[in-house]
Amino acid sequence: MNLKSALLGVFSLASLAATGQTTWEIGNTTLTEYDLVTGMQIPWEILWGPDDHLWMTSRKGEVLRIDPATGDYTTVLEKNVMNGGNGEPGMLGMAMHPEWETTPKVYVVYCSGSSWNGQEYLSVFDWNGTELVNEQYLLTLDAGGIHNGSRLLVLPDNTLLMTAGDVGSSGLAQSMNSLQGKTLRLNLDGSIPADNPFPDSYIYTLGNRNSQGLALGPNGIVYASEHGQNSDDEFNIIEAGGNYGWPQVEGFCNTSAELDFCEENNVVEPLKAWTPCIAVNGIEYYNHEAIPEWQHSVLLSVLGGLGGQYERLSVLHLTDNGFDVTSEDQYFSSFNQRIRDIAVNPYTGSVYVAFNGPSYPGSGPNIIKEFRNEAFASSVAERPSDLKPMAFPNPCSDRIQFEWEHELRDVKYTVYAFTGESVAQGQVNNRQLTLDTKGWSSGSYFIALTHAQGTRTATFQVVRTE
Ligand SMILES: [Ca+2]
Ligand SMILES: [Ca+2]
Ligand SMILES: [Ca+2]
Repeated sequence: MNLKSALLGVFSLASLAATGQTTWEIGNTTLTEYDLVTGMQIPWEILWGPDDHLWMTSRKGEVLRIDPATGDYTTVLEKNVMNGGNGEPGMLGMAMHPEWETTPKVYVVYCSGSSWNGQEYLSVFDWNGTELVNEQYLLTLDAGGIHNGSRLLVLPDNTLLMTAGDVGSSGLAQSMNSLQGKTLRLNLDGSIPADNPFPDSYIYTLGNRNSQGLALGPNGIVYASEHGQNSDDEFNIIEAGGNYGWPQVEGFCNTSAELDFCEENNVVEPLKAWTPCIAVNGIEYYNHEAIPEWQHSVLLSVLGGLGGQYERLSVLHLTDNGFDVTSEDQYFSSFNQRIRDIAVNPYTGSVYVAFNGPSYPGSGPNIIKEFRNEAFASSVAERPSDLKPMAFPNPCSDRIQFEWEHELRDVKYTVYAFTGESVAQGQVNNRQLTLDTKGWSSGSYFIALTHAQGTRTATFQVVRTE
């Protein structure tokens, strides 16, 4: 794959709305900027959890669980990390078990030990509703002062990808005897998947320098971002068994030495490369209707390099099949802040952006901002839990009224008697619903509310007084 893509500079200017909030024009869409979380330590991973909260790792050794409506958070895990998390190593990637309702487990990668030597652990914890407990070590690697990866991503087949950096020893990336400089694939219990490309090995790809971005795209495509040394930061598609070239090949196969190596080793070339390096980081596939201008693109966090001159959020627009990048738009460079990671609210389409301060390796001030299309967000429930109505009077006799905090859109409802019989159904498109219950016999009922992201129920009583 030697694919060229156009680089488009898009200049978006911030302005101040009447509310005092800064707004950003993205084509025809206006995003309002909010400071969601401040005062925490270096955010490294942010993700939208299956419990409809925003979760964050801090490189300093903490996991935070954040209420996306208020920014309030609790610390749910604390670990001692290498060098106190002041350098590149520390607490890094995180992922949730895909069957959260029955198996609320959280996967976390962190480095511990002395400042230049230590271990990198992939651990899984149980979520007990308050904190992460019962640590189980799934994998232990060497940790280094630099290049420890590590992002995690659960694939649709319920296996887990983990990026492992070369810990500054570039020769390890091509060695099949080392897990460094690789993408690794595990079963969710930590065992080696039977269909991994190399028998009895965690190794899924090799020749990776330090990949710190992983995202699932359309049709199961897995994208990765990877730091280059001085040239050639890369944006790749992960292929089972692929050799990504490092350290013999940087970026595309385009020098005579590289061409020979690429030929012999069937090297997978990036979709896009950046020279000089811009320090590419967390990525997320975006396809939400809230920001039509960003649909079918990969959002790429850019730290900005050692000199800190390229910080931005890049939007990599994709071809229809997702196998190539057509153009890059750039936003938010005017903050002059390293952008470490992003997450997306699946309901409102809001984009959360984690900033790490202006200088390498990220020392603050730290902030998570939310960029929200108010025109879209105000019309949908922020979280499925918002579907849960207030019901009154309860018990009721002649009529029951349901009320929601937010206006609902395209939400279907069915009312069931506890015998299982459905007694009413329809659609809610606002904040209230009143049902006539005169013909219903005394007993317990529940209303089930369903929209694209899930179902919530609420129970109520009908009492016939006559
Ligand atoms: Ca993320
Ligand atoms: Ca490469
Ligand atoms: Ca090259």
